[in-house]
Amino acid sequence: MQSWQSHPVPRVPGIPMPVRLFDTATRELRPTTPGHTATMYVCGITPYDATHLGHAATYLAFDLVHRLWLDAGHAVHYVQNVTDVDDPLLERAERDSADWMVLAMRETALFREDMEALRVLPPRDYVGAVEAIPEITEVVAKLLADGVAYRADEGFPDVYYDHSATAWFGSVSNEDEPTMRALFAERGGDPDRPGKRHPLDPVLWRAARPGEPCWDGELGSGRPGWHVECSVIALNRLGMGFDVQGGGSDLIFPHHEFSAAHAEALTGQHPFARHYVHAGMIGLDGEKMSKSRGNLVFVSRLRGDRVDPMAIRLALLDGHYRADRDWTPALLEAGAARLATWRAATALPAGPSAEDTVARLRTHLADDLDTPRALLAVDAWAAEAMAGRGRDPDAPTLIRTAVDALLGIALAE
Ligand code: 5CA
Ligand code: ZN
Repeated sequence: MQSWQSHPVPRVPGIPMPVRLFDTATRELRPTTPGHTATMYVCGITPYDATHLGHAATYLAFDLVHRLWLDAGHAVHYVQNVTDVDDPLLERAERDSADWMVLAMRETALFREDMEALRVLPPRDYVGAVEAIPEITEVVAKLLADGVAYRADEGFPDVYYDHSATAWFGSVSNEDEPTMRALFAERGGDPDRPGKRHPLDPVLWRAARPGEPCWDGELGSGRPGWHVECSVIALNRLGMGFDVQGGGSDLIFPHHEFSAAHAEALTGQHPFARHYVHAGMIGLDGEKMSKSRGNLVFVSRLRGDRVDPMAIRLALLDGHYRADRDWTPALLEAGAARLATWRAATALPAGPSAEDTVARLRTHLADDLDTPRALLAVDAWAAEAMAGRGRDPDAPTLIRTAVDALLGIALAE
């Protein structure tokens, strides 16, 4: 699929820092250890509605990882999917008497625009589930041949994955079985489907149902399951043991557990990813922002109201990426005020020396993306500059460059 346009990322003088991130699987804050090319897979949208601020916050967090790796001199191979065929998309299309494919194309196009406006660096590979069907078919056929997948023996001949196929199952989420069962039922699983060997087994290939889109091939007419989609798209582009698998915390179980399990069963290797990194949930009035709840604030709506995307970016970065937090109008006002101050301060002919501020910015971001402290470091410099302290004529440009490259905020208007 077509990705979106990149904004150039300037080089920042000074010494970059290796980034440490909290890994859900080992529950440790550990440095990422990429080779020359850092590799990251972040779960993309299911395009049945516009990008809301929860999605935006999640993609911003991983954009910072991307930027910190670039700063450290790595090339970055970033892959993202689009779940452009799945139950929620088909249900929404049905509800609205819309064509599911047109709906997916429209919402994906809007997502690209939103990402570009927010200055999120694009993935190198942006891959739809539909275009990956030949790859997915091949993998599911191999899992069947290896005996770790089976056909349901009641009802439609859907293909299921045997969750107990590897000893590593459970190592991403660390959840116990009752919790897994509850989350599986809540998040798209079908524990009570007759004909499965175990309630936790997830679907790999859903046989064609009347009125549903389907593709023919060696598995018989049908469409792919959700977890295997991400498993295959990541594996075929990044290989096993890539640096970061990312997404919101609502994906830890079952999605990331099974994406990893499928790839590990297929290859006999562990781990699928070296870090599993999860962003907290953005809510509105104490409830998770979600398409199914309908309590959404859309990025495109704010843009339509002429809100500066840089103010949205600053508002979302004001909270720590791992914290569940609420979106409020006050947050946006604070983001806009901060943006105005930073712009005014960096438009001055001189300011206090900025090397220390840039070093602090790097240190805080490298410390599990501590954006609240990173923003405070820039605030402190801006306050001094606005008070007329400091005579360094290079400082405003240095701050502007660092804020652009590391935080993705454009200060030049
Ligand atoms: N297509 C799948 C992933 S393969 C999916 O979860 N799509 S989504 O459109 O529902 O979500 C896209 C991304 O936004 C996921 O990483 C999800 O974890 C994240 N996300 C969804 N809701 C929120 C929220 N309220 N706050 C933060 N992140 C969220
Ligand atoms: Zn995914």
